[in-house]
Order: sequence, then C-alpha cells, then structure tokens
Amino acid sequence: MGDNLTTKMLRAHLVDGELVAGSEIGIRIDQTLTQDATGTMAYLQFEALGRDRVATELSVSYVDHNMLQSDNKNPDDHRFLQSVAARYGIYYSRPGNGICHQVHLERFSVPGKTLLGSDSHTPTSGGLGMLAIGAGGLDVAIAMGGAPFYLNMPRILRVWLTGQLPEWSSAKDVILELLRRLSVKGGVGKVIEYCGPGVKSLSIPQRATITNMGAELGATTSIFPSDEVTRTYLAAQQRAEVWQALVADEDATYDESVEIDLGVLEPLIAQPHSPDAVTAVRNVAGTSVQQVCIGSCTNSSVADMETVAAMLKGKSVHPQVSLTINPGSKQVFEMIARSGALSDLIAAGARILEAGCGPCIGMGQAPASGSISVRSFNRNFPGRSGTADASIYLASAEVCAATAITGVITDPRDLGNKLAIKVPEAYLVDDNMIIPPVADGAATEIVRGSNIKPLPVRGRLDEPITGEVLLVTGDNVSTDDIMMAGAQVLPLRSNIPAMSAFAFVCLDPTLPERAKAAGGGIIVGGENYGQGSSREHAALVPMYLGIRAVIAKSFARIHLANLLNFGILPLTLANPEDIALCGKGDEMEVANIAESLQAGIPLTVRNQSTGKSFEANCRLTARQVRILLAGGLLNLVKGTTS
Ligand code: MIC
Ligand code: SF4
Repeated sequence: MGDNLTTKMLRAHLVDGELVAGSEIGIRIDQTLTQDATGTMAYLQFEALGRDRVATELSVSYVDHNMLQSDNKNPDDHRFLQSVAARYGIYYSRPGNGICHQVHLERFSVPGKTLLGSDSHTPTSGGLGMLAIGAGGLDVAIAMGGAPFYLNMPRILRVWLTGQLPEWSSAKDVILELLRRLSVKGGVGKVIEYCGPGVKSLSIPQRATITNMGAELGATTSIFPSDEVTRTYLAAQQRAEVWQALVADEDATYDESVEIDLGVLEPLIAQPHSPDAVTAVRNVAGTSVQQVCIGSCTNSSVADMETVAAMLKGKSVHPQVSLTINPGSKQVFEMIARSGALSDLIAAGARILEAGCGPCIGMGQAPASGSISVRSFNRNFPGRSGTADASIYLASAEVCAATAITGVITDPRDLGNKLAIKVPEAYLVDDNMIIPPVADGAATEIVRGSNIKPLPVRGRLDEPITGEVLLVTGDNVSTDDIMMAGAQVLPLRSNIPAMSAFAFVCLDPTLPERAKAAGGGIIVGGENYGQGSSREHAALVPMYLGIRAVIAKSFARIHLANLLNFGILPLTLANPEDIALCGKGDEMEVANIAESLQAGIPLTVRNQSTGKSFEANCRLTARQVRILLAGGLLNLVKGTTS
C-alpha cells in the first residue's frame, strides 16, 4: 500500500516517534514565520533560549496585524521586530509589504518543505505543497532554535475533488462546503489532503484560499499536491527552481475520505456567528447590508482583486454600504495599480486600506452598532469585528462585490455573466520591502520600546491544584473569546499585565477582577475549547492571572499545546455530562497530579462545595508531562525549574 502525500512529507521530516495515528511525533522544521501580534512574544522567548542565530533554513518576521499607529506602541514593536530580525538572521517583511500568508505564498513557500508559523492560518502555504502548520509563539521560538516540533500524528482525510467550478462559484465555496459538512471541529486531529481530477482546475491562489480556511475546520493543516499548476505559479513568481513534483502514491490509503464535485457548488455564505453556519447565498439573498470588506489572508490575491474591480467597474458602491478593500500584499497592490483595476475600485467608491489584516482582526473599520457586514474573510466570531452586536457573514470576493453594488446579500449569478479574469502569467517581483538577514548580526542592538515588558513565568506545578470555578462556558469558545484582539488590545501583546484586564471579557467582563481577587482559579469549557487563532496569549494571560487548570469536554489543537506550554493543566471530562457537576463559584480540588499523569490514569476532580467527584483525562506523553510539571516549556528547555 502506498503513502499519501502527508505521510511522505512527515516521514521525510520525522526526527522522533512513529507515524502511528494519535502517537506523538517530532518533525524537523525547515521554515518559520511570525507576524507582529504573536512575534514580539515569540522573539522574547527566542531570546530567552540564548541562541545566537536561528537554526532554520529560513525564518521570516512579518508586520501585518498591528498596523494602526495611534500611539507609540505598535511602531515601537515594529522597530523591536526589525532589530531582532537583524540580530538573529531573520528576514523582515516591513509594514506595508502585506499579510504574512499571502507574502509567504508569493515569495518564500517551497513545495516539500515544512513551515511552522505563529499564526493559525499558516496552512495557507499548503496550497503550494508545503506542510505548513500553525502553532503558539513559543513552539515557533523553539523551532527557530533548531528543535523539532511535536504534534500528535494526525489522521489523514482525503478530499477527492472532481469537476470544475461553475462560473460564479469560487474556491471559498469549496471550503465553505466542507465547513457546512464537517463543522468547526470536523478537522481536529486531521490533515486534509486534496486530490482527484478537480485539483488541476484550481490555481495556486484558489488552493491557498482552501488550505487557509482549513484552520476553521480545526485541522492540523491542509495540503495540495505540487503539480504543473504549482510549477507555473512559481515560474510566474520567478522562483521556478524551488519546484518539485509531489503527489500521493496511486494506491495511497487514507483514514477518511469525502468527495466534492466542484461542478455542482453554488455560492455559499457563513452566517453569524460561526464559520460553519453555512447556507446557500440564495437562502439569505435580499438581507440588507451596511458594510462589505474584501481582503484578508483568505481572499486578497491579484485574481480576487481583479475580479472585484471588474464587477465594480463603471458602477457605484450602494449608498448604504461602506466597502473596504485590503490588497493582500504589496505585489497585489502594485499589480492592480498598474493594471488599472485599482482606479476602477476607487472610482466605484471603495475605501482602499493598506496591505495588511485590517478589519479582519478589528484593526479599524468596526461596523456600526447592530449592523450587518459581509466579508471575504475567514472568521466571524462575536465581537471580533470590534462591534459587539454586529453580525458578520463570510463569503467569496464575488459575493462581497455583488453585495456592495446592490446593498443586499446578492448571489452574483443574478448579475449576469462573469467577466473572465486570467491568472497573471508573470507576477511583479520586487522584494524591496523585505530586508534579508545579515551574515553576522551579533553586534546589532535590539531596540526595546516601553511596550515590551519582561516575560511572565510560572514555577513548577504545585500539588494539589485548588481553586474556584471562575467561568463555565458553552461549546466552541474561541481564543477571540478568551483573549480578544482588536485595535485596543492587540498592541498590548508584549505587555501581559496590561492585557490581563481584558481576559475573557467577551464572555464575562467581571472575570479579570474576580480572578485577581481569588488569586486565580479554574475555567470550565465545552467542546472544542480554544478554537480559532494560535495566540498563546489565550494561555499566557490566564497563567498570569493564576488560572491553574481548564476542564473541558474537548480542546482545539493549538490551544491545548499552548496551555501545556504555559503550565496550565488541561483536563478532558471523562464523561461530558459531568460538566453539570461544575458550577460557577464552586471550589475544586485536583490531587495526585504528577502520579496520575506519569501512570497515564484519569485524575479525580473533587468539587469541595458539593462534595461530588468526577474523573477527567489528561493523556500526555512523557515529554508533555515533563513540560507541565516544570511549569511550562520554557522552564523545561532552560532547565530553570526542573
Ligand atoms: C487571527 O486571525 O485570529 C490572528 C490574529 O491572525 C491569529 C493570531 C493572533 O492572534 O495574533 C491567528 O489566527 O493565529
Ligand atoms: Fe490576518 Fe485575518 Fe489572516 Fe489572521 S485571519 S492572519 S488577522 S488576515
């Protein structure tokens, strides 16, 4: 029996463990990426490791999230990141050069290589045949130091594509269809591997839209083969030499398989407030809309922008709608400027924003109270837009443009025939906004602004863990709920004491004060706790507030790793119904922790307020037990507490 592509890539990078589903493996990381919002912390952690230079083949530090400069914090952080990059041998993509995933795809992705990024949408590069995984900043820092990245051997889900997309359907509809079928937890513990005769009809930017939003399925990553389409794209980016063919063996086996006939896909849309609340656009057509935002790492390629411009050419944005556009990169921006598409967008009344994440992460352009915003983005969790009571829909760039014209959610098929947009034969290549590393950065002084505060640390895990249940949540709580982003809070990413005032406030504004008064406590969650972003701050800040354990029905992959990395005990209810035994305000006790973890047996949680007990699992490898007992990964690696 042959290998699927994922297994081939994992085998080629395996440095620890065996490729047996569910067991822990360590893989070599060839490339890393960070973005500014997670990067400041990741580089503080890298510094703490005491290495002289990154040990990877390539590491890139992007600035794309914290772009509003309403005071000194963000520009100070940019300067810090630039100096760190020069010091440690890292490429620095300057603010204005674009969104990390878009730029990485264009300029750095290499088929067959591994990429670890401190951003959950790192799998975007899977569209180009990379094994690209999102992780917490500390895991990326450790990988930059040359150590393996550890993950549980995923199950491999084959998505067999047939047919070709109809005129007005798009790559976004492929991934929305999967979200509709599988839900936001359908990909947890899995790599999604695309194959079948439909693959060759999809361009690299289209494939990247699909792998990008595999993050919303909770998947470890998503990957396409590297074929002639990949070769053509790389040649068009003047990087043909990095191409190699990569496909699954003909007789490859998979753990699961689903099929999508591209030919029958119709325009789809995710309704508020979850990326899997998917329905056909025509089911919600006619809904009045006040804002449309086009861009983000999901849909900001040249082809997306050219399509939108062609649709808006000679028309005006509807009087009730504010239309914003973020080109994904400087390359995209410059190309649409030179082709004239940008003029068409401006003439139609679009509000052109810089190449960066922008409204996707609430960095400006919050919608009006109670309004409806349709976006070409990937996440629509409550409050993420910056307006607590706004309703966000997610759809393709085509649906967004059609909606911007009419002022109501519109199926683009109602606008007549689509103008054919060609994939560029040559991209405009000018890397003048990427500063390459210098040969020896040892003399570079690292510039720290007042926003950079020392790394908070925790000591060894003390037994027993006791504490009050501070919060009981529902299912699918996202890291946006745990540690909000947005223009007010994102600039505080390297200032954990300041950030802690915002922990969990979307779910309960009293939590930070209560946690401080109680000296910490315990959080109880539902299924898929911690879905969404890779931000380790959703563990680091709770650690700072004294949260010692999270008890949940199940955890999202990256968040689970982040909890371990910061010494917070992640307990999975043996019987999900036992969540009823955890009441807000109850005092809990978990004893015999080290012994149970080392023996691999369930732990007993005793509710001291009610006298009832229940079992919880924490199935960890010996390595993970050492991390937890040491009070976190950095402690373990530095040997400070063990
Ligand atoms: C996001 O889309 O939520 C982010 C902002 O890009 C995050 C990273 C972060 O919180 O800094 C992600 O996806 O990992
Ligand atoms: Fe940026 Fe949005 Fe992509 Fe996150 S999802 S990297 S905030 S564009």
